[in-house]
Amino acid sequence: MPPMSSRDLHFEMLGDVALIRLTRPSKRNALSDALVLALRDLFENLPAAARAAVLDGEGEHFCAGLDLSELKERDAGAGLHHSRMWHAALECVQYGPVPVVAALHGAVVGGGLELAAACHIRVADDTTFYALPEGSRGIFVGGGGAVRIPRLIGAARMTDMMLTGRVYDAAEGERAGFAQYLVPAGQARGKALELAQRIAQNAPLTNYALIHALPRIAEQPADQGFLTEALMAAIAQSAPEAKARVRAFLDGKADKVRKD
Ligand code: 1HE
Repeated sequence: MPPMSSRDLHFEMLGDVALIRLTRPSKRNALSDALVLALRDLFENLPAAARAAVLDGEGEHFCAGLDLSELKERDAGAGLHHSRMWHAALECVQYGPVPVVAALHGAVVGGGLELAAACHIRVADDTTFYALPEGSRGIFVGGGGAVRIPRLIGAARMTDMMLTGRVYDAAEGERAGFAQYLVPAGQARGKALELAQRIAQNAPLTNYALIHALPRIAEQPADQGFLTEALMAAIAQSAPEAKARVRAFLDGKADKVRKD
């Protein structure tokens, strides 16, 4: 079934790039359970024509995190399943069919930061700020942040953010490792789209290797990682598309690497 736009989530295709937008600006794109499940369903059902995706948020902020109005008294079992529901949904983002570029602005906080961390590239504009208010709300991250965020910025920085409520602005966030690109206010979506269009031109197996193999290789002991890398490299280079691309370079018909 093709993905549908819902009230809080807009979907459209722009060529071979899927554009996905959180559209709940009156609640600062807070992630209700329904919205988390809609994200899961959307990433599970992206059209085969999609080769890359851009995720952003409508209004002044990317995402205010968990919808706190739904945070009711849960017993331990229900809390466990709620967190696992987030994990399953964000796994569909991280380990879905295509690379996802997040376009960030305004608040990228709590579960919103966990969502951004599940994407493959983050582009932030000057208005972006990052925080983990869970610490001051008496809760803990539950959307995969404890795994993904230390891999972006290190456990020491995440510990500081949660213990002290520290907020990183856009420039500090880029230096710390939250975002790979920093652009002027209002330009994150355009830059993310430009990157996604570039990514969409890659050989699909290369993109697959980068989404599905690289993060697993990075977690493997070196000895196993080298073997997985060799297997992935052998599969990628055996694709007819890879051979055609290498041939085009050798024939002088493909771009050189330029430092521009
Ligand atoms: C919300 C939420 C929300 C706004 N859940 N309703 N996340 C947080 O602790 C962040 C909480 N939010 C904020 O700190 C601020 O709202 C913002 C910095 C994001 C934006 O500020 P501002 O001044 O633009 O908006 P606002 O006036 O605070 O909020 C506008 C409305 O959105 C208001 O509702 P209204 O009915 O009074 O208009 C807010 O209540 C509502 N709103 N954020 C519900 N988060 C998997 S575990 C993840 C755990 C977490 O993510 S915990 C961190 C939660």
